Amino acid sequence: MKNIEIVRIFREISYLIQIAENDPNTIFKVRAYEKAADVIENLSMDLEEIYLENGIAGLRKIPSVGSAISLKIEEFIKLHKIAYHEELKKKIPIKISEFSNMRGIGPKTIKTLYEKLKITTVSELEKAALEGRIAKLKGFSKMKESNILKTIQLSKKNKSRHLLGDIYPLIKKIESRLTEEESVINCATVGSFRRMKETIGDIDILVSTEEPEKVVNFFVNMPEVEEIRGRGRTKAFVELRNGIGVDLLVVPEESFGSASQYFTGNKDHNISLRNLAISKGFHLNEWGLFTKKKKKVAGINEKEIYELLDLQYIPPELREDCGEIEFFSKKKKGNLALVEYGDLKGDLHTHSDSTDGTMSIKDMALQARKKFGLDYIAITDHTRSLRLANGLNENQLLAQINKIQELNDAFKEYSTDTRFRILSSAEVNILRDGTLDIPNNILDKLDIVGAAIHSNFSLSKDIQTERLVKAAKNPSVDLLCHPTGRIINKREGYSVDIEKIIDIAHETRTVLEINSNYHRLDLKDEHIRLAVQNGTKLAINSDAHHPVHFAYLLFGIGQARRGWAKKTDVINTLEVDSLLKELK
Ligand code: DGT
Ligand code: CA
Ligand code: CA
Repeated sequence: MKNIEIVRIFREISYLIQIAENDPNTIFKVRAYEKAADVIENLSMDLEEIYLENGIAGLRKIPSVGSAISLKIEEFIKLHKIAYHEELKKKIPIKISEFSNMRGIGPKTIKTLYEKLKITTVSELEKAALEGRIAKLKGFSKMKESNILKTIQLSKKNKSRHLLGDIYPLIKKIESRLTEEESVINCATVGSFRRMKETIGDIDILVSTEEPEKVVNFFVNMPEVEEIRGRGRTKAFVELRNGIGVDLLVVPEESFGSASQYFTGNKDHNISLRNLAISKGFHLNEWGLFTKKKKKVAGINEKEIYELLDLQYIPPELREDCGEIEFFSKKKKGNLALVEYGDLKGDLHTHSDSTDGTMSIKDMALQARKKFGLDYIAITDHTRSLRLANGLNENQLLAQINKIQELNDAFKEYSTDTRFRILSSAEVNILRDGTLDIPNNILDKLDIVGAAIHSNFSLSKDIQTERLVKAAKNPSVDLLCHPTGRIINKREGYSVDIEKIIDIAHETRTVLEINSNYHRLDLKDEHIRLAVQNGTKLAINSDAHHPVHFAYLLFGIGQARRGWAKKTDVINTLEVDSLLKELK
């Protein structure tokens, strides 16, 4: 997966330019690299694949990738490095990766510290601060110096958690590489990744083999490995170039199931499970399930362990010690038809190039069908008050309905195998007072209406909640998109009484969105669980601005499962006709 490498390099370039170049125009260059990095970080398609299929032209279709950037991507794909990046690094020998996550110590500060004190690493910075050399510099102060020290302490303590979606493709690549390796019998990524947690502390990979040394050796020599932090005969711990740690654990095949169980966790689930085992006269650890006389009775697969403990199989996403052990006890006969990864029939939140998307409605539809097996998508372009995104006005929205009708007619004519359907829709803006920026008589001509907040994020909790309540009570609104507005690790989301929204949504038969974009994932798992208990209907949507984003649906489904959502709780598991009947 070259995407991650390219993102890292583009971020470094943007950082280095700010230190290396004095020209005021460099800000445009800096922004271009940053924007491209943001977009590529969100792509779930491999840049190399795009390039091999469609060349430079394919790359340029990606939003924020212009001609200069696309050439740099091509250069990296061909040569595994970018000359401009190498030049900058030679000119400025600062360890950018150490500084890039430190809040308040930006390129400007680093530039001064480098020029005045020759500081190139965090430990040099810490030393200079402790010796009081920074406070003496022009433009600095005692206060600034002590803030720098605090930031260093914080970043040492709190090495940030990685977004699931950021590392997903990388993990799949490592998994498949290990699986292909001859000495490997079985390979699985366990830990929080297997539980589909929205952020991941470190990656835990489990391998079964008869040749542990060979596997460990293969693992620590993978191209992504930056540093080997530890290695033994049956385990290793490395840091990858993107800064994430990976634990490798190697076990014999007969313990693969018990080790999967143990290292999938979470820790509290394990403790409860171990106590349950003890209460039934067993002993459970990563090597297997044993009787009091130390006879091994299970271990090769997870299912038999749960089975012998009188439990139904507990899906990994639910192993958080939040009632699952009791619920899945066979005596209780709890039955949970969780939504499955292949269950979605359509996507109710997608954008086209009519507003801030990057593909035509037709191409979005074709790819949704061909590459992702969907039967329908709703085109939810933005509406007029969102000027930044070229929001549609009433007339444009009406014209879009006609265009969609024509496309649907054409689909009917050309394909007899599937009945793909584009639904006319919009992501209508909820204004400050809870009214919408498009009148109901127009909205009622759409197949389905989504509404979302895109402004006034900092209103008080009461006012913000009232705004969403009013939107839910609007008879034209079928779906509330972005119900919390958070961006994981970056923005908290608006302050809103989510329990009340869940109640009102149920009362008004408004559907709540699980936004599958892995940066957002609103709702949180705990909110989903509340909604499910309350009978509030949910939709799992990609919010795609490009067809590659349909791949995000995986993360939305993972989140829904973590919230115990059943297939019947999620309306876009329905066929399109039933779905339309189900809407308010
Ligand atoms: P993370 O890495 O912070 O996203 O979260 P996890 O759940 O992947 O945690 P990690 O990597 O520390 O450990 C992986 C699994 O190993 C964890 O989910 C459960 C198991 N485990 C780790 N430490 C303990 C422990 O002290 N007791 C028990 N019973 N299990 C543990
Ligand atoms: Ca982990
Ligand atoms: Ca770990």
